[in-house]
Amino acid sequence: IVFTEKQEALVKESWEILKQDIPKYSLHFFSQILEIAPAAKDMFSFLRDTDEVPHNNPKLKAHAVKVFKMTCETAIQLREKGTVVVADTTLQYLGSVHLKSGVLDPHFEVVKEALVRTLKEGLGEKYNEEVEGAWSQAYDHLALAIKAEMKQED
Ligand code: HEM
Ligand code: ISQ
Repeated sequence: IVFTEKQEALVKESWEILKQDIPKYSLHFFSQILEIAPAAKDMFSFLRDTDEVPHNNPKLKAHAVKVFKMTCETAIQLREKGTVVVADTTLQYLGSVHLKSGVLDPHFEVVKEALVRTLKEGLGEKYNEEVEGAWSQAYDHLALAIKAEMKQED
Protein backbone atom coordinates (compact mmCIF):
# COMPACT_ATOMS: atom_id res chain seq x y z
CA ILE A 1 0.00 0.00 0.00
CA VAL A 2 1.40 3.37 -0.93
CA PHE A 3 0.88 6.61 0.90
CA THR A 4 0.49 9.43 -1.61
CA GLU A 5 1.57 13.05 -1.61
CA LYS A 6 -2.11 13.99 -1.66
CA GLN A 7 -2.76 11.94 1.47
CA GLU A 8 0.18 13.50 3.25
CA ALA A 9 -1.11 16.96 2.33
CA LEU A 10 -4.62 16.13 3.57
CA VAL A 11 -3.28 15.00 6.93
CA LYS A 12 -1.06 18.08 7.34
CA GLU A 13 -3.84 20.48 6.29
CA SER A 14 -6.39 19.01 8.64
CA TRP A 15 -3.99 19.11 11.59
CA GLU A 16 -3.35 22.80 10.83
CA ILE A 17 -7.09 23.38 11.28
CA LEU A 18 -7.55 21.33 14.44
CA LYS A 19 -4.51 22.75 16.15
CA GLN A 20 -6.13 26.19 16.17
CA ASP A 21 -8.30 25.05 19.06
CA ILE A 22 -6.34 22.51 21.09
CA PRO A 23 -8.46 22.79 24.28
CA LYS A 24 -11.62 22.07 22.33
CA TYR A 25 -10.41 19.21 20.18
CA SER A 26 -8.31 17.45 22.78
CA LEU A 27 -11.35 17.38 25.04
CA HIS A 28 -13.56 16.21 22.20
CA PHE A 29 -11.07 13.47 21.30
CA PHE A 30 -10.87 12.23 24.84
CA SER A 31 -14.62 12.43 25.42
CA GLN A 32 -15.18 10.31 22.33
CA ILE A 33 -12.83 7.63 23.65
CA LEU A 34 -14.88 7.45 26.87
CA GLU A 35 -18.17 7.54 25.00
CA ILE A 36 -17.16 4.50 22.95
CA ALA A 37 -15.44 2.69 25.81
CA PRO A 38 -16.51 4.05 29.24
CA ALA A 39 -14.39 1.47 31.06
CA ALA A 40 -11.23 3.00 29.56
CA LYS A 41 -11.56 5.82 32.09
CA ASP A 42 -9.82 3.88 34.83
CA MET A 43 -6.66 3.48 32.80
CA PHE A 44 -5.94 7.20 32.75
CA SER A 45 -4.15 8.47 35.85
CA PHE A 46 -5.41 12.01 35.37
CA LEU A 47 -9.02 10.80 35.65
CA ARG A 48 -8.82 8.45 38.56
CA ASP A 49 -10.05 10.94 41.14
CA THR A 50 -12.70 12.72 39.10
CA ASP A 51 -16.19 11.89 37.86
CA GLU A 52 -16.08 13.97 34.73
CA VAL A 53 -13.57 14.64 32.03
CA PRO A 54 -11.53 17.59 33.29
CA HIS A 55 -11.55 20.67 31.09
CA ASN A 56 -8.15 22.16 30.44
CA ASN A 57 -6.21 19.34 32.05
CA PRO A 58 -2.59 19.89 30.92
CA LYS A 59 -1.76 16.17 30.70
CA LEU A 60 -4.87 15.35 28.76
CA LYS A 61 -4.19 18.17 26.32
CA ALA A 62 -0.51 17.31 25.89
CA HIS A 63 -1.17 13.62 25.30
CA ALA A 64 -4.03 14.22 22.90
CA VAL A 65 -1.88 16.64 20.89
CA LYS A 66 0.90 14.05 20.76
CA VAL A 67 -1.43 11.45 19.29
CA PHE A 68 -2.35 13.86 16.49
CA LYS A 69 1.22 14.99 15.92
CA MET A 70 2.63 11.48 15.88
CA THR A 71 -0.01 10.39 13.40
CA CYS A 72 1.01 13.38 11.23
CA GLU A 73 4.67 12.42 11.49
CA THR A 74 3.78 8.88 10.56
CA ALA A 75 1.99 10.15 7.46
CA ILE A 76 5.10 12.09 6.43
CA GLN A 77 7.33 9.08 7.02
CA LEU A 78 5.04 6.76 5.10
CA ARG A 79 5.12 9.09 2.12
CA GLU A 80 8.88 9.61 2.26
CA LYS A 81 10.10 6.15 3.19
CA GLY A 82 7.11 3.84 2.92
CA THR A 83 7.56 2.78 6.52
CA VAL A 84 7.20 3.97 10.12
CA VAL A 85 10.40 5.22 11.68
CA VAL A 86 9.15 7.24 14.64
CA ALA A 87 12.26 7.29 16.84
CA ASP A 88 12.83 3.84 18.31
CA THR A 89 13.16 5.15 21.84
CA THR A 90 9.80 6.92 21.54
CA LEU A 91 8.12 3.72 20.41
CA GLN A 92 9.73 1.74 23.20
CA TYR A 93 8.63 4.29 25.74
CA LEU A 94 5.06 4.37 24.41
CA GLY A 95 5.01 0.58 24.30
CA SER A 96 5.85 0.38 27.99
CA VAL A 97 3.47 3.20 29.03
CA HIS A 98 0.54 1.54 27.27
CA LEU A 99 1.40 -1.92 28.47
CA LYS A 100 1.61 -0.72 32.06
CA SER A 101 -1.68 1.17 31.73
CA GLY A 102 -3.46 -2.04 30.74
CA VAL A 103 -4.17 -1.06 27.12
CA LEU A 104 -5.26 -3.97 24.92
CA ASP A 105 -5.32 -4.37 21.13
CA PRO A 106 -9.07 -3.62 20.70
CA HIS A 107 -8.56 -0.25 22.41
CA PHE A 108 -6.60 0.90 19.38
CA GLU A 109 -9.75 0.71 17.26
CA VAL A 110 -11.55 2.80 19.88
CA VAL A 111 -8.93 5.53 19.74
CA LYS A 112 -8.98 5.47 15.93
CA GLU A 113 -12.75 5.94 15.88
CA ALA A 114 -12.46 8.78 18.39
CA LEU A 115 -9.76 10.42 16.27
CA VAL A 116 -11.90 10.16 13.14
CA ARG A 117 -14.92 11.63 14.95
CA THR A 118 -12.78 14.51 16.15
CA LEU A 119 -11.60 15.21 12.61
CA LYS A 120 -15.21 15.19 11.45
CA GLU A 121 -16.14 17.67 14.16
CA GLY A 122 -13.20 19.97 13.47
CA LEU A 123 -13.19 19.94 9.68
CA GLY A 124 -16.91 20.31 9.06
CA GLU A 125 -17.50 20.46 5.31
CA LYS A 126 -13.80 19.93 4.62
CA TYR A 127 -14.14 16.43 6.00
CA ASN A 128 -14.50 13.59 3.51
CA GLU A 129 -13.65 9.94 3.03
CA GLU A 130 -10.28 10.73 1.53
CA VAL A 131 -9.30 12.62 4.68
CA GLU A 132 -10.57 9.81 6.85
CA GLY A 133 -8.69 7.24 4.77
CA ALA A 134 -5.40 9.13 4.98
CA TRP A 135 -5.59 9.53 8.76
CA SER A 136 -6.75 5.95 9.27
CA GLN A 137 -3.91 4.58 7.20
CA ALA A 138 -1.26 6.60 9.07
CA TYR A 139 -2.83 5.79 12.44
CA ASP A 140 -2.95 2.05 11.67
CA HIS A 141 0.77 2.01 10.92
CA LEU A 142 1.60 3.87 14.11
CA ALA A 143 -0.71 1.66 16.19
CA LEU A 144 0.90 -1.45 14.72
CA ALA A 145 4.35 -0.18 15.71
CA ILE A 146 3.22 0.53 19.29
CA LYS A 147 1.44 -2.83 19.57
CA ALA A 148 4.59 -4.58 18.38
CA GLU A 149 6.57 -2.87 21.15
CA MET A 150 3.94 -3.87 23.71
CA LYS A 151 4.28 -7.49 22.66
CA GLN A 152 8.06 -7.46 22.87
CA GLU A 153 7.88 -6.37 26.46
CA ASP A 154 5.66 -8.96 28.01
C1 HEM B 1 -0.42 7.71 27.35
C2 HEM B 1 0.03 8.23 22.56
C3 HEM B 1 -3.11 4.64 21.89
C4 HEM B 1 -4.27 4.90 26.57
C5 HEM B 1 -0.03 8.16 26.10
C6 HEM B 1 0.97 9.17 25.88
C7 HEM B 1 1.09 9.32 24.54
C8 HEM B 1 0.18 8.40 23.91
C9 HEM B 1 2.03 10.25 23.81
C10 HEM B 1 1.72 9.94 26.96
C11 HEM B 1 2.91 9.19 27.41
C12 HEM B 1 3.64 9.97 28.50
O1 HEM B 1 4.33 10.92 28.15
O2 HEM B 1 3.48 9.63 29.66
C13 HEM B 1 -0.73 7.24 21.96
C14 HEM B 1 -0.74 6.92 20.54
C15 HEM B 1 -1.61 5.91 20.36
C16 HEM B 1 -2.17 5.60 21.65
C17 HEM B 1 0.12 7.63 19.49
C18 HEM B 1 -2.04 5.18 19.11
C19 HEM B 1 -1.46 5.26 17.91
C20 HEM B 1 -3.74 4.44 23.09
C21 HEM B 1 -4.84 3.52 23.30
C22 HEM B 1 -5.19 3.63 24.61
C23 HEM B 1 -4.30 4.57 25.23
C24 HEM B 1 -5.43 2.62 22.25
C25 HEM B 1 -6.33 2.92 25.30
C26 HEM B 1 -7.53 3.45 25.35
C27 HEM B 1 -3.27 5.59 27.19
C28 HEM B 1 -3.11 5.68 28.63
C29 HEM B 1 -1.98 6.49 28.87
C30 HEM B 1 -1.49 6.88 27.55
C31 HEM B 1 -3.99 5.01 29.67
C32 HEM B 1 -1.40 6.89 30.23
C33 HEM B 1 -2.01 8.21 30.61
C34 HEM B 1 -1.69 8.60 32.03
O3 HEM B 1 -2.16 7.92 32.94
O4 HEM B 1 -0.95 9.57 32.21
N1 HEM B 1 -0.51 7.72 24.89
N2 HEM B 1 -1.61 6.43 22.59
N3 HEM B 1 -3.44 5.06 24.28
N4 HEM B 1 -2.29 6.32 26.58
FE1 HEM B 1 -2.00 6.41 24.60
C1 ISQ C 1 -3.45 8.86 25.34
N1 ISQ C 1 -3.38 7.91 24.44
C2 ISQ C 1 -4.24 7.91 23.45
C3 ISQ C 1 -5.19 8.87 23.28
C4 ISQ C 1 -5.26 9.89 24.21
C5 ISQ C 1 -6.22 10.91 24.09
C6 ISQ C 1 -6.29 11.90 25.03
C7 ISQ C 1 -5.41 11.91 26.09
C8 ISQ C 1 -4.46 10.92 26.20
C9 ISQ C 1 -4.38 9.88 25.25
